[in-house]
Amino acid sequence: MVQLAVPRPRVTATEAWSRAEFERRLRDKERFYHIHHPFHVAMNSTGVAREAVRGWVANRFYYQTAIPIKDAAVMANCRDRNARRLWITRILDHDGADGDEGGIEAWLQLASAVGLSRTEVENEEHVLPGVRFAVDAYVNFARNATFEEAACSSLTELFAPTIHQKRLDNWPEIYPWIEADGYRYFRKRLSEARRDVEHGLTVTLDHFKTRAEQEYALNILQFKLNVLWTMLDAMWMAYIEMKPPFFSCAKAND
Ligand code: AHQ
Repeated sequence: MVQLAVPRPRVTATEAWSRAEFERRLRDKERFYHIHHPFHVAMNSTGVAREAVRGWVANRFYYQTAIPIKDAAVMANCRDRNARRLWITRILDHDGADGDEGGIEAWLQLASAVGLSRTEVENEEHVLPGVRFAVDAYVNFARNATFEEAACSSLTELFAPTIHQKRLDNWPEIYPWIEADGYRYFRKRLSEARRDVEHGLTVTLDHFKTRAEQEYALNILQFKLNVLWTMLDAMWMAYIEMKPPFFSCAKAND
């Protein structure tokens, strides 16, 4: 299946990078991580309005609920039993398992902590079209990608512990109105993200061997960075510029 979302590299050089150099180039993509998006910069430093925080939580819920669906698609394309035994923990981390309510429930606790009702979050009434398109592009990529390509796309989590820690460090002071039990999700991901990327990085470094394959892997990671960045572009327009979709259009004649 041709992945339109990820351009094939226009490779000139032929010599493959060493494993260490390939990993360095993957990690060098941190420059494009959404921690540097103006929405996150403002959210994690000067602060944004309550409605912007609520909008971010409600829109990110759509991303969170898509992750186990994405990971089930990844597993469906994986023929390696040992790799599936590792990957399945990602689904359980979100959906929950014996004794652990899971990340989606923790995100709903974050929603309650910022003053959103479970109903309005679960019925997706705040989800912006641009967020939905970006998240759906990620899920559809995983459905059509090989297991190794999808594993590579999850490597944005190489950079995730920093952003979770920044929220835990900064938000209680910036947003004293957010109830503390809402932060469980970020704490939970600190260890889960580190464990996940260890496996995802090994799969990626082991699989993409030729220079063309390595360049394609960088394009896959850039596609996922684009997904995360584009979600925040939509939220910036809606909650910072106060220009939600169709804001300039005539109201319906009731
Ligand atoms: O909470 C996040 C999460 O569960 C995942 C799964 C992973 C993937 O499979 O692509 N990526 C991811 C991310 C989560 N949180 C984001 C954030 O900023 O809170 C970061 C995001 C990622 O870096 O891809």
